Amino acid sequence: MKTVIMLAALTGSAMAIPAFPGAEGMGAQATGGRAGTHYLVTNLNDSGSGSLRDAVSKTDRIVSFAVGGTIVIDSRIVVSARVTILGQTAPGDGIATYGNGWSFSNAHQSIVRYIRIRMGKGGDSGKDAITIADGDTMIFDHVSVTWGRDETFSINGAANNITIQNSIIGQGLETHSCGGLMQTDGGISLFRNLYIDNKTRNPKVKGINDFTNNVVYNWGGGGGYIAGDSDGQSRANIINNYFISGPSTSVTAFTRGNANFQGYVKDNYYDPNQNGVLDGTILGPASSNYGGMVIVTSKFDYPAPANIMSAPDALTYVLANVGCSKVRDATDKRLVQEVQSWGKSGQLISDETASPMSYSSGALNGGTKWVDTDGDGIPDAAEIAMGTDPNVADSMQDKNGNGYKNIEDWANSLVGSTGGTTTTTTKTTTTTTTSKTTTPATTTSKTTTTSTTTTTSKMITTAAPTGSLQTQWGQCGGTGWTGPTGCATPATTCSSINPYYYQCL
Ligand SMILES: *[C@@H]1O[C@H](CO)[C@@H](O)[C@H](O)[C@H]1NC(C)=O
Ligand SMILES: *[C@@H]1O[C@H](CO)[C@@H](O)[C@H](O)[C@H]1NC(C)=O
Ligand SMILES: CC(=O)N[C@H]1CO[C@H](CO)[C@@H](O)[C@@H]1O
Repeated sequence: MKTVIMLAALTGSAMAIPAFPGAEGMGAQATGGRAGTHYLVTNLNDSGSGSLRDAVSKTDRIVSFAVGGTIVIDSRIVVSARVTILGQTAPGDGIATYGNGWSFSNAHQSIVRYIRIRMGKGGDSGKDAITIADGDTMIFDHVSVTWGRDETFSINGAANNITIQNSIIGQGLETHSCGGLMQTDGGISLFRNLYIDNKTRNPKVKGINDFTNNVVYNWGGGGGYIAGDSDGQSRANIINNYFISGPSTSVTAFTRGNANFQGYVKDNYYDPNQNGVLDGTILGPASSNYGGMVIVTSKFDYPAPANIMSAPDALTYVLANVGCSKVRDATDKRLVQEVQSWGKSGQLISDETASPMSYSSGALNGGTKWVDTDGDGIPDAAEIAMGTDPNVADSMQDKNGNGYKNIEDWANSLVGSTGGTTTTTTKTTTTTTTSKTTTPATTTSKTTTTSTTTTTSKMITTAAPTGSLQTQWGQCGGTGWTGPTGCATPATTCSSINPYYYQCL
């Protein structure tokens, strides 16, 4: 009897690990395909063996990539339940899909990281770039989603416990031009995202919502944060977000609140003057500043980010880290530059291939395929660094016993733990380190770290995270350390962030 109880407790704690280090909010506990099999995407074909579409068509899979580039999709991709998509494993510039949208309806427990979902004018009319109608516990992290023909990222219906964090939701195509609905009583966390260049619904919220540390730029006449408009009851935390008007903006940041919408609001910044200077100020907590919603004084008890930044800090963080940022493509770079015009640049688009976006699906660099003797998706050099066997397909084993499969440990190591964990550390660092985090990603990404040989067991064999945090990361005490000068001897001051990377404090 006693043994049975202990086993149950152990199982419970094993399941309690977050989807990945840095997973936060209502969808943080998504388990993905951890109980299933590993599927390695080996080509950029729209369908068939080795394709992404085939990979996500069955339940219980962890999907990683041996190829990088753009997958041109004809019909919509439909994701099954309990699928993990580890886009950061792709070589080169990583992965995009282009030509149509995706459905995650009923894709319970999904984990989706570092992928670009670019729908475009050729996609199905009246459809979203990402749709979720029904489904429990999902997390989207560092996803760039643009050019929905209906909504861009939309959640509706019986959907529960979903997180979208560190992502870009942008440029809903004309004529609908929508960021998306976030309408469900089951709860959605939106942390550190960029909503940009959508006429309306940036987002439109109804139900349970935690909107913290987001940046909303250049919403159109339809509205920025739309506080529902129906008879249902809504309860939202709206904390430390930054709203910046752009050339298309003609209405205030918050609209359409009514007596059914209760908002706990705190220190949101608003820069309405389109003057090319970042000079927003705190939006006072009057109901009229929030579109007429009912302002409540107690924060709703939703799972919050580990560290909540001020709105100005969140803006810096978002611009440096948001989207599919391991390598930023031209689209995301341009969107970030628009924000940095502080109100001057940004536009209506109805055709992503026309100027100024001039999108080309051939623009992503596919990179070089690595040596992977056992074909389990983890490069030999990384396997040696992790202590796994490069001659045995062991990607679904858990060598270090931390609850993540080996393929997940490797994938997690490629990007570090962005978001709450990192930010907590940042807050406690010296002024010097803090200033490093404000460097734009475009600058630091030039200092890409590189893989090396397999001779030293402590060497990092995979690229360090890109973006502004890159200079702070390395392997503690290892010869692969590439930290900032102030951290030349990190061995005594390292904090373990995940199994393979350490951040210099
Ligand atoms: C991928 O598509 C190419 C071109 O159509 C085809 O030659 C190849 O056989 C496909 N690969 C697989 C694994 O189906
Ligand atoms: C969301 O997750 C929480 C915590 O695991 C759980 O208590 C709650 O029932 C979930 N909500 C729904 C609607 O499933
Ligand atoms: C930012 C943006 O693209 N806004 C446009 C959205 O669409 C309307 C027309 O439907 C334009 O007026 C906005 O400028």
